[in-house]
Amino acid sequence: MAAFLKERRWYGATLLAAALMGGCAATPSATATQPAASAPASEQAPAEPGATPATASLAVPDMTTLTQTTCPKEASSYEEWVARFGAYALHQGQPEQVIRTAFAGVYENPEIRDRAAKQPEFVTPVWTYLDRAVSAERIAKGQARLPENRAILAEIERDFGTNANILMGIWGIETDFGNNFGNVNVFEALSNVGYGTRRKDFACTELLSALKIAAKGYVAPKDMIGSWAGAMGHSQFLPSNYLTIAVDRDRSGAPDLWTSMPDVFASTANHLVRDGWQRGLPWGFEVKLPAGFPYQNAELDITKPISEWKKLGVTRFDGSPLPALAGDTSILLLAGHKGPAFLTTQNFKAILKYNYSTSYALSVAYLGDRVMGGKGIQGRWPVDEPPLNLEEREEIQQRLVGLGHLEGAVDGVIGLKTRKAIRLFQLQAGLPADGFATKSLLLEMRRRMAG
Ligand SMILES: [Ca+2]
Repeated sequence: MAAFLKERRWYGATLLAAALMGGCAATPSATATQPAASAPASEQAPAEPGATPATASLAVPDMTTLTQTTCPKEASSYEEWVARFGAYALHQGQPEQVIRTAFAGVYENPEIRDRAAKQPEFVTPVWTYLDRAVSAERIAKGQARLPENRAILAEIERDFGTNANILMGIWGIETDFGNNFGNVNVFEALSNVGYGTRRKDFACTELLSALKIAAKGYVAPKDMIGSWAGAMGHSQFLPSNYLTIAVDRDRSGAPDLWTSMPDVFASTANHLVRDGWQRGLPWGFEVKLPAGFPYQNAELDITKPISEWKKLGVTRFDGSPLPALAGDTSILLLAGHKGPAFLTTQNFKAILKYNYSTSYALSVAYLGDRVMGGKGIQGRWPVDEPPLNLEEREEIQQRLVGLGHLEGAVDGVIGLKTRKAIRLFQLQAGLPADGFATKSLLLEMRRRMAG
């Protein structure tokens, strides 16, 4: 978490209160990043004789004067977007007082939208990501938190079927075991996402959910604290998840994702169960693929019964036969055919629903296993493989488009479609079809396409 987020404070009465109430804002809205109320009155310039008083300028509209029946798409300032959202929330039946209270302490935060819009120059290699996510320090932190939580984890395993490994893993990856769940108010986070990014419908949906949480009296708006992206508390639930999935395990009257570990763990468990978590099934484990394995099958959307992988010669990492497991399974490679391979079950997919990133899900799985005394990844990562920069990733995509293997936007994001297109090229070139974008792949494409 960036330092700027750690230094954030909650302001009681700010510019935004003015925005919603039809404006005693003296500061021009576009440049206002500090609450107007914090400026001592003596520092404010006296009004020119005859000039319109700032309070009457209405640079900021009052939400009650606006008609807004859909999520606001256009706004000339952050304050206007918030006022328009307020009008929309009123139209959606949210109580005016709740809206005013919720937005009374928020202000424009360009860093939130910069983070949301960021396209990384280099994508962190999966082995670096895993080293950071599942560090020795973090494993030790998790183990230190285990004794005080053992009883509740056992109860939740009994009632939900989710083991302690996975709940500890999610807790550790999401918030470093509660050491870092963010300190941005959810109304501020999501209103900045709504105003400053393309994710307006997402922001509106989540802001409406946050208002509903406040209107029901579950959590006071000022206590809804989380990440810059609007994910709240130990389990990093979005407001809509809070409303539909969070569990009041300790029967205090409402789910508390900030201070009640029974509520936090039960809510996480409920999230996993809703997304198909099966009691008694592992997330998966590391495997060994035989020479000549058809690597085009190593993708999460290709599922087979475990017996089919057995026939193809897949074994456990130590060479022993695969166990019998119910349901469909997939082979996962995160760094191509030279890196470790994993067999995953539908429980791995339930982790992915929490956050759709295979590196994330693998980190959760391994952190949980390590905290509970299990082994780390045994296979070697191709750590000498240089990372591709944005331009190189885009060049690979452009070349795939040129070959007719890929359609759509060239954006430098190597997702499922791009991996499938890379595989087509690899199969034609007689290379292992692992779909992994590397420098040597790019060089091979240049060589073949030059002639
Ligand atoms: Ca509770």
